[in-house]
Amino acid sequence: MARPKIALIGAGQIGGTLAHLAAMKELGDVVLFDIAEGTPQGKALDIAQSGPSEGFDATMKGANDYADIAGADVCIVTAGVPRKPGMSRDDLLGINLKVMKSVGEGIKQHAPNAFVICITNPLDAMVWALREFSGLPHEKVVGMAGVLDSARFRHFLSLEFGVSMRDVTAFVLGGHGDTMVPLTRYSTVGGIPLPDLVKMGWTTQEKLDAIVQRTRDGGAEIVGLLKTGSAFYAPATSAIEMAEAYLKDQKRVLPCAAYVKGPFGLDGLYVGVPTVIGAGGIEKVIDIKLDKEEQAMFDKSVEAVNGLVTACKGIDSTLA
Ligand code: A3D
Repeated sequence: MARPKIALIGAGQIGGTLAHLAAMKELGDVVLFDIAEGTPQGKALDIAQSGPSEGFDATMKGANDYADIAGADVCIVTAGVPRKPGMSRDDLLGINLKVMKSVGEGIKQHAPNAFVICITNPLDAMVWALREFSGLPHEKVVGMAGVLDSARFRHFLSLEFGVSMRDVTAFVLGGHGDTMVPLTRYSTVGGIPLPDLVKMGWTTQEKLDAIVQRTRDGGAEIVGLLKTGSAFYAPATSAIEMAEAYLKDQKRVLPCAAYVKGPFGLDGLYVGVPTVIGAGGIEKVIDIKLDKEEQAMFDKSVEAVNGLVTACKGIDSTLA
């Protein structure tokens, strides 16, 4: 059987890391696409030359023409601009919306059967716009944010408890922004929910609240340290986890920005929810019950995402 084809649209910090990870995990042959001439070609050649030492079988190709993504099984989109210190994700809306238009049209023409994972910010609005511009089925277009936000939460919790990150599970829902909703009730250490760990004296509510806030600010903390761009190692790893779930039909339970119509009382909106990812793309949205406080936080997050979608419609009349 031929190897799957993975198209990476955007060959910047995340795009290059995605290519390297896809190669090391032998997920398939990689095409790195970018508008910058030379960048995708240079990165593809560099990564290919790590193959003899690493021992992977995958081809790497750099491209500036959408024809080269033809027939891709997976497209991961990072094209656009990242944040600089002092910027919010929402400040990127105008520039990145135009980028989503060209990317969506490229995918529609050359890779209409792909599973598409969007990473470009502001995430929830950009994945919505990318779906509109590409016209692909909703279950085949998804945004990466929840896996990363949950990984940040899991990392901070493992430091607090002094236990392996593997034994910490966590759920972060809602939009990928300041209103994201880390759900402590559904987050556990070895199956023990966080509120029980507070009662058991493993940590205090104050410390848990501080970890929740650090998770919300997780992206900004890294932007502040790097000064020239945003996080890229963990975002790339998170998207690869989703791509692998699709390519290997793993039926992974992962929080993603998925199209939600029905569950959570929503009437057709991209927002972070728990999903099952397998060969059908987003095979299920898991409609968990929220308590009053969680619901209020989720509603606030949904309102923020709706505001960004409305702003997109105001900028590009074809979306209205
Ligand atoms: P960067 O290293 O600047 O790479 C972006 C690449 O996109 C550059 O190589 C550009 O040349 C290319 N590009 C720009 N316009 C186009 C176009 N029209 N077609 C094709 N390529 C184009 O950024 P990055 O890789 O660090 O980040 C990429 C995006 O991911 C940004 O929007 C970030 O804000 C976003 N991001 C999201 C998360 C989430 O968790 C959702 C985390 C980190 C970064």
